Amino acid sequence: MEQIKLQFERFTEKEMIERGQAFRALMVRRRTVRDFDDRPIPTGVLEDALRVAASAPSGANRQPWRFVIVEDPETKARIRVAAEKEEQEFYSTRAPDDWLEALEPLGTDANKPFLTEAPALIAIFLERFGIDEDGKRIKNYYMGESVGIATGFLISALHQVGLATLTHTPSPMRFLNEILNRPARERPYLLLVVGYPKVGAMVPAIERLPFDTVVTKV
Ligand code: IYR
Repeated sequence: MEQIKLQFERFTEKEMIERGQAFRALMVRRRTVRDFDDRPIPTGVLEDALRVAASAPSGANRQPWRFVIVEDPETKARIRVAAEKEEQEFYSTRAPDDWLEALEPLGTDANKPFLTEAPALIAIFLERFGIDEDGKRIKNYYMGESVGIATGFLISALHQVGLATLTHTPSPMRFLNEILNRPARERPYLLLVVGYPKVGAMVPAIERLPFDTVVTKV
C-alpha cells in the first residue's frame, strides 16, 4: 500500500491542557433530549457532522456504517407509526420488569412524538458484509465497535454545533429497512433524533458515575 505523509497537529503542553479542559467543558454539557421543536436545521450542518462520523476508525477500514437522513415529514410519520407499534409491544408485554424499572427514572413510554416533531432523523445502519463487483460477499470486521465509534463522533459533532440528539432504539427496528429501502445486509443500528430542544425542555436529574468508578489507574 502506498504511504502518505501524516498530517498531525502538535501543541505546546499549555495548549494541550487548555484544549483538553475546553473540550471536556463542551462535552460534559451534552444531554440526551426527548423534547424537540420543529425549527429546521441549516443546510449543510448535518452533512458536515456526517462527514465527521464517516471519518471514524473502523475494522480493516471497511467503514461498515450507512447513514440515512430523514427530513421528509411523511417518512418521519411512517417511522413514528412503526416505532410506536413496536414500543407498545415492548412496554406492555415484551419488556421484563427489571428493564421497565431501569427505565422508570427516564420517564420513557411508547409514545414517540419526537420522531415527527424533530426536524431530522438519522437512521444508522451497520453493514454486515459488503458486496464486490461480481456480487461476492466481502467480510467486514468489528462492525459493532466501528459503527459505535462513528455514532459517537456524530453525536459529538452535532453537539458541537448546538444540536441536541436522542439515541433512539426501537426494538426490533427492521421496519427501517423497509421504509428507507435498505438491503437486508444492512442492520438498523440506531435512530438518531436531531434538532433543537424545545424552549424550557426538561431532562431527568441523572448523574454520571464517580470518575474513579469508571477509571482505574494501575
Ligand atoms: N426502546 C425503548 C426503551 C428504551 C430502552 C433503553 I436501554 C433506554 O435507555 C431508553 C428507552 C424506548 O425507546 O422507549
